Amino acid sequence: MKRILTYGTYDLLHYGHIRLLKRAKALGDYLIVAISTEHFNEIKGKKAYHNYETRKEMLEAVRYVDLVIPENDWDQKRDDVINYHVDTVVMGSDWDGHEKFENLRDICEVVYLDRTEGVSTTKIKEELHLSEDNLYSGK
Ligand code: C2G
Repeated sequence: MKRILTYGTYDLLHYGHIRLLKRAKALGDYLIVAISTEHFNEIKGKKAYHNYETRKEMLEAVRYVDLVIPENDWDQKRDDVINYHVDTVVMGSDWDGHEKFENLRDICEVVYLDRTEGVSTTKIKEELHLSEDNLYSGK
């Protein structure tokens, strides 16, 4: 049973997130997603539209996800890997080489997967705010 762990805010869940989760799950048998609490989002300087419980509920509905746990601070990753018996930590390529993940290489594999271009929570927020024209009309 190969256990995979990934981290993120996962706000306004979009296909970039889903494609990351799908590819992460394909690397093993069990996928744990640690999502940022409001407290940790503040530390990251991010403000999520949905609160932790809602983001957790949405991720738990994704077929690739087996367990959702809270991410409260930068420094829990080592404990997470040990406590959840993780084989591989997976992140999107925007995190490639980041010390918070590179520092885990002595206790697990670390894999960065290409980010999906053209979509981000920030882009969605900006475009939805601009005008109704950005909404998919279905025509
Ligand atoms: N992602 C992606 N493609 C996108 C957007 C996001 O592959 N178009 C990936 C990111 O690389 C990340 C995951 O989806 O691996 C979650 O993205 P965010 O919710 O933006 O997470 P982030 O703010 O990067 O938080 O401790 C690490 C942090 O909690 C990561």
